Parts: sequence; structure tokens; C-alpha cells
Amino acid sequence: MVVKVYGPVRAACPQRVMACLFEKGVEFVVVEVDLQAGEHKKPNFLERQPFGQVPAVEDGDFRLFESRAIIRYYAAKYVDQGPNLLGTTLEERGLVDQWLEVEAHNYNDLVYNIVLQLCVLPQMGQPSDMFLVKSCENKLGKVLDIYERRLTEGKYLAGDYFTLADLSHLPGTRYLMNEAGMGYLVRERKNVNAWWEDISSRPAWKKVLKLMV
Ligand SMILES: N[C@@H](CCC(=O)N[C@@H](CS)C(=O)NCC(=O)O)C(=O)O
Repeated sequence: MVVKVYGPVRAACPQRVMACLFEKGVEFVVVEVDLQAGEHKKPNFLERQPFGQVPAVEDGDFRLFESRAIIRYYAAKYVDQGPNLLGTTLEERGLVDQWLEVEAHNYNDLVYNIVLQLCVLPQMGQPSDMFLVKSCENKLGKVLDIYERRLTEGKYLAGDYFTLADLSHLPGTRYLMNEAGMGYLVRERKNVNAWWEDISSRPAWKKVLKLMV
């Protein structure tokens, strides 16, 4: 059964899911959801994702939403297929979960606000709150200082191999570096930059980028 991923290819959260499915070699199709037209707030879509956000997946009779829950599900379902993205021992799994939580709560909120203010609102003809942007930028610098120290201990966030903890950072960081023009936050930190160069050159992520063009 081919997995259906609901969400525009260009949106960061669906990209998190697509990157995971490509890593695992799971066949999927993208069902485009037109955010501009508000399709994600219509009753049909709300049956899949009651909060009116993308992504959502359908896998046979099974439906799931929340991008990080989806990637955990597929990493576990296909644990023996493709790279191990979850960690093996209980401690490795704990570290993967820890850094996934950091990505969701310490990192992504800041990146999301920056991208919203600098890229999404102007596209909709709405003004940006530059105080909020500056405050998020400063806070993000401090978060990345912690990443910089962490990455002296291992090549990846949860240790010596690539996991969901790293994968989950790909879409937001790409937006931050490209559309939001804040690549300096990554490039001026040696370990963070080497980590980004490594994870963003993975074939699975390149396949997501190819879908965007
Ligand atoms: N925690 C949710 C967040 C989903 C989310 O914020 N999706 C964005 C696109 S990246 C969205 O649907 N934005 C439109 C909206 O919120 O109305 C997840 O990870 O799936």
C-alpha cells in the first residue's frame, strides 16, 4: 500500500515526513493541499487533521498526523529497512528523543517565527514584526551555541550516527538559511556548519529538494 502524504511539498512539516520516508525507502505519493485556498481548514481535511495543519498521512486504513509522531512511527515500522534512525539501546533511544524534543520546543519555535515573519506574512501582504524577528534571532544564536558544544562530543546530535533528531532539523534550517537569509547563524559555528553540510547532503534530503522544484 502506497503511503499518502497530505501537504504541500513546499511546507516544512510535510518535508520532515518525506525525508523520513525517503531514508527508509518507503513508497509514497504527495496529495497536495492548497494552503493559500484554505483547503486545510475545510471539513474534509479536518477529518484527517482536526487542528487544520499539514501534514497528515494515510497508510491503508491507518491515519496519523503530527510530523514528529509520523516520523517516529515510520522509523519504528521499518526499523530493519534503511538506516536506523531511532537508536538501538534504551540510552541511544533516550538521546534521540531528547534531541527531537529540543528540535520541537527550543529550535523549531524560533525558526518558525522567523520564517513566518520574514517570508510568509509579507507574501500575504501583511507586515512583519521585526522586534519578534530580532528576539528570535538572538535566542536562536544561544540555542545554536549549545548545539556547537554538543557537536564537539559526536558528529550528530544524538551521538555518532544520523537519526531522527538530525533529520527533524532539515526543513526548518533550510528555510532559515535560504528564504530567511540567516545562514550566518549556521555558517559561523564550525561544528554546526559541518553537521549541516553533512545532513543536508544526504541523498534522501536531496530527493525532497528535487520534489520542490
Ligand atoms: N506540530 C505540527 C505543526 C504543523 C504545522 O505547523 N504545519 C504548518 C505547515 S509547516 C501548517 O499547516 N500551517 C498552516 C496553518 O497552521 O494554518 C506538525 O509537526 O505536524
